[in-house]
Amino acid sequence: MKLFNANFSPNALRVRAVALELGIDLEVVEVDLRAGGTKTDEFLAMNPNGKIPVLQDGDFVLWESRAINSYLASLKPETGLYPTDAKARATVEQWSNWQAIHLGPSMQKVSFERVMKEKFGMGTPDQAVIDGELKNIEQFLAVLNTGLEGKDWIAGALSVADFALASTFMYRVPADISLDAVPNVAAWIERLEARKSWQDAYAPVKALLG
Ligand SMILES: N[C@@H](CCC(=O)N[C@@H](CS)C(=O)NCC(=O)O)C(=O)O
Repeated sequence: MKLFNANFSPNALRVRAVALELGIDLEVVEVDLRAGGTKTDEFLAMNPNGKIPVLQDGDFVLWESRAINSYLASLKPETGLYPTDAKARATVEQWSNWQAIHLGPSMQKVSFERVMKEKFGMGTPDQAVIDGELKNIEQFLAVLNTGLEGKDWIAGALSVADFALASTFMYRVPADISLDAVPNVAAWIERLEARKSWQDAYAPVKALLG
């Protein structure tokens, strides 16, 4: 299986980490986004959105990182990363969707303003955007902190939802997003980041951040 990837992307990070957690060997194809690598006819034929990550499994092509992770984990049901029980699976979907729609975009906007703009020479940070999104993040983190009360993992057992959520935190240190007020979140992210799968998936990001 091939994964079309970019190392700075949280969406790609969650797929690399889940594949490693599952013991699925992916051939990682690095796509140069800044050179238009996602806008070629060949790439757009795979993903008309012109975005990574994309998974290619023979003739089967899949985009959207959380769908890719559900597919990969479904190939290894014995791991329980994408549970088959209806309620457990719905809880995993609940947190994965919440990450995609609520927490993720706010964290990404602050990371873009505070980290990516400087890294890639894309102008000065917009303080109004940062201030607005930090308010949203404060509310979202409180929700996640409550969700993690008394639990090691967000859906009870380790699942693709933990990886969906965790990738959102990949720039929290350079983006100066504090977890001091949300101890359950701080302990959970440390737990996840201690996993070998995460450390291996994160290694290219570390190299990028210097
Ligand atoms: N919802 C998508 C988002 C994918 C996405 O936004 N990918 C970004 C990198 S983080 C991208 O490829 N951007 C290239 C572009 O927009 O030209 C997913 O989860 O896979």
